[in-house]
Amino acid sequence: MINVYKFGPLDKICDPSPFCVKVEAYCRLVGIPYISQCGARFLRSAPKGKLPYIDDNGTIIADSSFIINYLRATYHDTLDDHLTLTEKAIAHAFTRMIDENLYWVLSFARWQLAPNWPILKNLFFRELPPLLREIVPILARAKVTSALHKQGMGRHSETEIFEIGAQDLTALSDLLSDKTYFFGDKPCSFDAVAYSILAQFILSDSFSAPIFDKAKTYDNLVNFTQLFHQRYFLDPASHDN
Ligand SMILES: N[C@@H](CCC(=O)N[C@@H](CS)C(=O)NCC(=O)O)C(=O)O
Repeated sequence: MINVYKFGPLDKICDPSPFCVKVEAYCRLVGIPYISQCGARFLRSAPKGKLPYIDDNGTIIADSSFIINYLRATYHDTLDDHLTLTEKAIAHAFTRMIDENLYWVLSFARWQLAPNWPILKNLFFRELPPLLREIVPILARAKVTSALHKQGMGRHSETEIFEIGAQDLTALSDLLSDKTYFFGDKPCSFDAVAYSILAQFILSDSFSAPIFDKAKTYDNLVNFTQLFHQRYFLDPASHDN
């Protein structure tokens, strides 16, 4: 059985990390059984110091993209067989946009906006013992601030960051258009990637930011996210692949 090491649920979603959600959403799409192992403590055993990672009967793989490549090679799924080479290239480029750009907009909104800070502190760190509960969040926030600065997103103003986020959301909305899934009426692995980030913007109610309000104005993205959530997380019996 595959163990997926992740943080744990947030609101309606299975994890606050889109990378962890991506792996679970992929497993659910393909029908690969797994066990969730939840806790930030698993960062200490994570091969790359980040979550998710998996343990498949002793084979340990870190990083959501490497995990999905490994699962695809090991379990021979046919999920993307209906995609043309051009569609696969588009899915690849959009995955990079989500993982390397839109993710940082999410990170900024949660960790840097003043009203979200006490909420995040309570949600992510409340189970620590009293003294650590004060110190660890401050260190973690400093680490995220530094990462945002080094990546480059953190050098923009709040307005600019949300403009960048809105451009990515518009591109996703245009790609989805009026289809059920991003590449037609059958799901593919990219739908798991899109769900992983859209769920953070659309299904999580704990945090507030203009970019989360904006995400909820794209009717097709909201419908897609709710449909994927319903089919693969709430009602797995209704899988249509
Ligand atoms: N490229 C990695 C990114 C994973 C990642 O950034 N995970 C974050 C949570 S969203 C993490 O574990 N951060 C903890 C840390 O940096 O200490 C993947 O695709 O899995």
